[in-house]
Amino acid sequence: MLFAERETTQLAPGMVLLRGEVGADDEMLLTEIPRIAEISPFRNVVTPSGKRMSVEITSCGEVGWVSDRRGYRYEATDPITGNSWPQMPAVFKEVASRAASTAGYDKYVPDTCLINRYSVGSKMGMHQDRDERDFAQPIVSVSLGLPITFKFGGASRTGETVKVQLMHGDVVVFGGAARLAFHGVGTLGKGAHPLTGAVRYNLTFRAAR
Ligand code: MD6
Ligand code: FE
Repeated sequence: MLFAERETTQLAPGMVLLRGEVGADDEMLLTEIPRIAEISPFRNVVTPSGKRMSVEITSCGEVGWVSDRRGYRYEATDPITGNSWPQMPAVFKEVASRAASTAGYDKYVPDTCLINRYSVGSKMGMHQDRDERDFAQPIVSVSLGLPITFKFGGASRTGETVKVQLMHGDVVVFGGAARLAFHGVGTLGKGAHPLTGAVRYNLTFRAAR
């Protein structure tokens, strides 16, 4: 499997794009996803305003991200199964902490990974990630499979956004001054990736608690 050459780009203060950072760990990461989904299946959730998200999600780790009419939050129990979330695989932790360290954050220990699954037509509107306790901790975001357009702006939802294409194996580390920046992704187009088929996965690691 060929993968992109590694390259580090600062997208904004606190936001670093690590092109090809996943390298040869891509297949190991992808092998873990169905194992996780066997325990805590992918699901469509609704936002507090009652809109159904087009992206399917699941989580692993000590807590998982939950959304329903009551709000967004992290919970130690998967509301679908009534059980704990699946454990975070070692390769997930390794890739996340290696990327964080490359971006200048040493000793990053995520306690949860939210897995987003995009199929054709899925998108994610502009949002902030603000359900975590400590905004000094970055979010590490891994892209696998089909490419998508990532959009990011500043501290307000409106205003100008910068667009960048996220490809298989890319990692974005989101911290510092960018930690509360609005961001989202465009609509996933048709395509076929050799490892994921018609799908894009996004793994976002957080130190939530
Ligand atoms: C995505 N990513 O790439 C959506 N959030 O599919 C995010 O929402 C995100 O990339 C926080 C930090 C980095 C991200
Ligand atoms: Fe986000």
